[in-house]
Amino acid sequence: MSIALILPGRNMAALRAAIKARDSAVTVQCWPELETGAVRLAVAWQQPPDALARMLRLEAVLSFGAGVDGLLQDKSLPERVALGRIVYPGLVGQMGEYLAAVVLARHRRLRDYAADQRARRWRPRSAPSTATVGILGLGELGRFAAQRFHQMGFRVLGWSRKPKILKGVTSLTGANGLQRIAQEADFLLCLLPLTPATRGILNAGLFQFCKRDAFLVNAGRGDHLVESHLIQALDEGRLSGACLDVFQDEPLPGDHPFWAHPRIHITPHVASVTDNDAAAACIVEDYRRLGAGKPLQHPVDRERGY
Ligand code: NDP
Ligand code: OXD
Repeated sequence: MSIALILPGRNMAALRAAIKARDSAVTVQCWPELETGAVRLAVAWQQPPDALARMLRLEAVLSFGAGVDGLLQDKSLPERVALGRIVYPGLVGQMGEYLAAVVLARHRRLRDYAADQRARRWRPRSAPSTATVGILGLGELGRFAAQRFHQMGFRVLGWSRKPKILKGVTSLTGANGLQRIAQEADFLLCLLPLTPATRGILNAGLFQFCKRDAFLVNAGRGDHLVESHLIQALDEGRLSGACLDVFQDEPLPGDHPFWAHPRIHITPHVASVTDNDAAAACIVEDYRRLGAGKPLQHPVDRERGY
């Protein structure tokens, strides 16, 4: 029995080496050279259509990352196959760092001071006032980020399907909770999974409730955002700016209006990047669990969509 890596465009040899360094007895195959009948566990990211369909002894598939929308869209995946994802403290910490960097840079007006420096202009601005961070999604990533912002002295609101008890975080749910978070947040951060219920959630209907100087950060998925609504909201002064790490089309096409928009900051889907060594530890542990008949460490609920 073996593990198959189906990660087109990624360094599968390096991941295979990291897995073998943890367990030299395990057989690891890399797409496209697969002996499909021997695969018990597959690790996939942007897998080609049908790559997972022919594996008759496949027991589980892990997403090579925290998001599982790419796996769930794969209609060739048999129902009997368990789905899991790769999440570990380093991935969660990186996201917390990214969000803190974006929010603090904005809160402390570092871009304005950089522009002042270019113009040789000495222009102190007033002391930053208390700000509210609103986080859509209080899962592995959102919970950690929420607590970090609380520790930094921000007022924090979080939105999830089920209510949460988190120190220093006001937990909100449902349509009213979403409206309230939009109304109160100075920084609105999206860390939701992409599901039918969350697709397009960052839209004009939500932006109409936002404060006029609110700043949006989307680190969930590109399809959470209705792109034309963001541009309109920024151009009409409904939002003050946005930092986007994820996009409907990645890489972002060269002629996309986001590139040149003065109020949009872009990062190329790097908020939190899966690391081979840490992923290898998760993969080996889940492979052992399958062998022992135990559940995966981070199982995905197909019905819920995350
Ligand atoms: P989790 O599955 O751990 O958490 C998801 C959260 O979203 C939960 O709090 C859940 O609520 C909430 N949620 C889901 N659907 C709804 C809904 N309809 N209404 C309200 N709340 C909802 O996910 P993670 O925190 O691990 O990751 C979140 C996403 O971040 C990933 O799916 C991925 O898309 C993105 N990501 C982006 C990366 C990047 O580099 N840009 C890196 C890694 C991930 P409840 O707790 O009640 O179930
Ligand atoms: C992930 C991602 O889901 O990198 O892990 O987007």
